[in-house]
Amino acid sequence: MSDITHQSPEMAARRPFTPFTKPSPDPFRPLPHIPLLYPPSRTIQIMSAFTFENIVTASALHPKPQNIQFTYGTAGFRMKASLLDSIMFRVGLIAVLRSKKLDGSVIGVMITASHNPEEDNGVKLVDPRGEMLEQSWEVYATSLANAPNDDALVETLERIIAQNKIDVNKPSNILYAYDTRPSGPALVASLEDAIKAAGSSYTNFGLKTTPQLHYGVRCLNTQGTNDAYGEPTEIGYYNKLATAFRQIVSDKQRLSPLYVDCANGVGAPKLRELIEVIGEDIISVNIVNDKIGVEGALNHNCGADYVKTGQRLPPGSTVTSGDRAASFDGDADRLVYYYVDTDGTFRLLDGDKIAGLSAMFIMDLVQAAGVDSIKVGVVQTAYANGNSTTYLTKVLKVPVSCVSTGVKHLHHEAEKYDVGVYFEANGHGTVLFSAEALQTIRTAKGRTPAQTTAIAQLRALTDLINQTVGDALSDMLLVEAILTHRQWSLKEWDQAYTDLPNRLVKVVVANRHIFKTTNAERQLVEPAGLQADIDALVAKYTSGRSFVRASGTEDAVRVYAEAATRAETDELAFRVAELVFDKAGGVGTRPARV
Ligand code: 16G
Ligand code: MG
Repeated sequence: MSDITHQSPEMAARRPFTPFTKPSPDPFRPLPHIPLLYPPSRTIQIMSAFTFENIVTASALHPKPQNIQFTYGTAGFRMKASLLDSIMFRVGLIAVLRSKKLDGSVIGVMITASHNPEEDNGVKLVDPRGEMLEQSWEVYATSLANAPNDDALVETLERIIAQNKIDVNKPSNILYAYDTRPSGPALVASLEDAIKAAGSSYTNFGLKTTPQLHYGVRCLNTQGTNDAYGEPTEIGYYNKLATAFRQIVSDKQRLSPLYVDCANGVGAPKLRELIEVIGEDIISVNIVNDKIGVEGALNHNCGADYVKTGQRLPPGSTVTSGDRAASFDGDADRLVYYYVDTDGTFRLLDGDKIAGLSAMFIMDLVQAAGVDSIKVGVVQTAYANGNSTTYLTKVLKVPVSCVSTGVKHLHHEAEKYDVGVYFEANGHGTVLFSAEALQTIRTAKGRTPAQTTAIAQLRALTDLINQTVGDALSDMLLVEAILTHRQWSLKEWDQAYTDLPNRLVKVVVANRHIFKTTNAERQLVEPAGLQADIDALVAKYTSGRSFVRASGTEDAVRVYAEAATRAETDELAFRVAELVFDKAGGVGTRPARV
């Protein structure tokens, strides 16, 4: 896959925008055993001024379907791919405006629907430092997506431009990437139509994991500054992670091979490439579920979401007692680990366990490095297992905050700590180092050989961990590095605490938007009275906890429950689900206990 940049000479002169150059070896080379899904595109120079006329002409090919209300949700727009054409076009326009607003900074567009089934797709925008789109702009994206016709489209654009005092003559730069979904190329075409119509330059970053796109955006925007994040190429990404990993595990005995279920998604070829760069003498993985060309295979009976939600092995898995295993989701931004105990029981090491392991390791390193002015904090959501929170606060004695579901909430909260470890139970998360912490780590001088080693390892960790967003490849290397250091099996890691049994139940209701929550989604404010009924149920169970919230990615309401025993947990989950169904407009079949 080749990189393509569309840029006019005058635009290039206005702001230096370095297109991705093909490094050597070519990071986009097709791997021998993986079919190239997308033919290389041709480079076309298209540049024009930003005019509504051009936009309206191009928009005629991408009309909004009638009678659909779109929402920029937790992770952008996500739905059946067949409904996304107009959305893609309009997201392209928003990306261009956002870039112009930020003086031509590169804005990222990722086309993926993560762990959703293959027929779905989605799109989300990435801000200049590789973080999620600023929330106030989600509202603009939503209103533009819902403009019923071209007049409304122009009016909405004019309003966004006026409200943000955007100079449309400023340059704009977009970097986009997509995952392995078959609907990707058509959606890319719709996106490009908008970007070209708006006269913007853009770079096709090709087939990528979501976190690779976030990385690319941050690198491009920080290139040549004191804050440079890395080389803005795929090989640059692999090299950064590989160098850090090699350094951290350098004098340690390597672990047994890790089975990695790649959800039949983009993680498969990318993990293969990463391992090639690190070297098979340093890390060994057995990649399973790598059928990226097979129709319907993506996320089907595999992947992090399947394993976490069902708390079971993917069917057909050959993982047995003594093996180490992990699963990615379809766009490789989530990671869970698991193993089979000697008695045959499946044991999950989810995002909460990864948070505990990382926080413990980093706290120990900070201590050993003699930089204990650096304070570590952990950010969780209401889905964090109660016993994980107890472990963090009582055993590690680390401050823990609880925020609403969705990476943007966790990320922002984690930025408040010197080192902010954030993970959702579903396996999405990362560790953020504040500018001050980075400075301390970079300038620290060890007074003993042990301190010097610990400082070097901390430094390597700051490169190993993707600072832009949760990243399954980077997180996997983090876990592998820690386990290598401790020479721990998954069972040893699992000893930290035992999860309370927990259960998630989905309830379909007529209108999920009537569910309003407070206290980081742990309590319902509306529908009125429902929370009191839930509380009354919860009180009947030992260590019981349950909460209800509307999904941000599916048209459903989610019920979470945990309690002291499996039987109590299941009973509590279904009693709450029945309550929601009966009192808050359940539709279809009443939740049935299984
Ligand atoms: C999205 C979020 C994820 C969250 C999940 C919740 C991002 C990048 N992803 O996948 O963090 O856990 O939604 O889904 O923010 P739900 O609202 O359907 O429960
Ligand atoms: Mg994902």
